[in-house]
Amino acid sequence: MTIADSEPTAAPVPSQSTYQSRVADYWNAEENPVNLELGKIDDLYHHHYGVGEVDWSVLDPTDPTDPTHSTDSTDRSAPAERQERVTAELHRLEQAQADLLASHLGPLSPADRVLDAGCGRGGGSVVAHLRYGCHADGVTISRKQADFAAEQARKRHIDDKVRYHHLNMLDTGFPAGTYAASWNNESTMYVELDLLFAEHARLLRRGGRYVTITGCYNDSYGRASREVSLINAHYICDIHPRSEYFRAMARHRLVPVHVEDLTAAAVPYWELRKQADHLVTGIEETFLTAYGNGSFQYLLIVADRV
Ligand code: SAH
Ligand code: GPP
Ligand code: MG
Repeated sequence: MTIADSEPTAAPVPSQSTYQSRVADYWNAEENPVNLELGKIDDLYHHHYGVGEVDWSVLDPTDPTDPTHSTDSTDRSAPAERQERVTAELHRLEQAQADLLASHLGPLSPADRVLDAGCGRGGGSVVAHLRYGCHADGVTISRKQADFAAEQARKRHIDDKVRYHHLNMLDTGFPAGTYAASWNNESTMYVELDLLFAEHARLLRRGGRYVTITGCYNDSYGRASREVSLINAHYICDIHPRSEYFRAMARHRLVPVHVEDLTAAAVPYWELRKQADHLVTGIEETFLTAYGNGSFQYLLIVADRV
């Protein structure tokens, strides 16, 4: 039985659509080693991709210029050690992505409150809290993820400031104007942008900061490519065109202050992940083709709530 076919495993959020129930089923059942093995390293669990250059020596650390290593080119370290190095390197790149997003939320003080919309297993909220000392609320449509993330916060003894909620990010019920910053890290493709940005605009205080890192399809290419459609089917999502982000933000008092195309920075992660036989999920080539043919982009948008 595949994840997509499985029965619902938890009570739904009130007034959740059938689509949102299926999305919740996916995340309630999700246990990919590429997410759990990376998270175990330092208990920061991410459900996003990595950015930055790969240290390719993780595949073969036998450096002929290093006198401590054998000069025999057939010398390879044990497969298990190689796997561990690759896992750690992928985690380093995912952590770099989380740090990049968090760096755009500030400045923030420990009294400030931030919202992690579509928080997964909670790593992003922890990263923001550790960086700024701020309060964080993570919301996810998956009961299992919310429980997992809350347990992680308890173990770290930060559960007084970092909280997780089983909620629909389109309709959190949190009080208006409470948040100094809010973000979506790879979670905008599950919702209608007008509904999403209306809720962020409501929750953010005037002058508050909104950040998203997301995959979008490229208007210059035309419509959604075959690869974009395959990614949609794989994750049960609906990737938006780039243009729609700016239109919808403009309609909801979110004014971009910084936009960065992270596509080139995202490719090395996928090149390494493709070679990680112990972690691959089968979607790796599709991402590389989508980035390569120009139909898909990895984008950072930073906006002010005016
Ligand atoms: N931002 C996290 C997780 C990204 S995965 C990270 O960077 O690690 C996408 C997340 O969006 C999942 O946790 C999923 O449960 C959440 N999600 C999807 N639709 C949602 C909705 N309507 N309300 C709340 N969360 C949602
Ligand atoms: C990352 O989650 C993927 C998504 C949130 C959905 C699609 C994202 C786009 C940018 C299109 P993950 O870490 O659970 O995925 P994987 O199991 O493949 O690592
Ligand atoms: Mg992942």
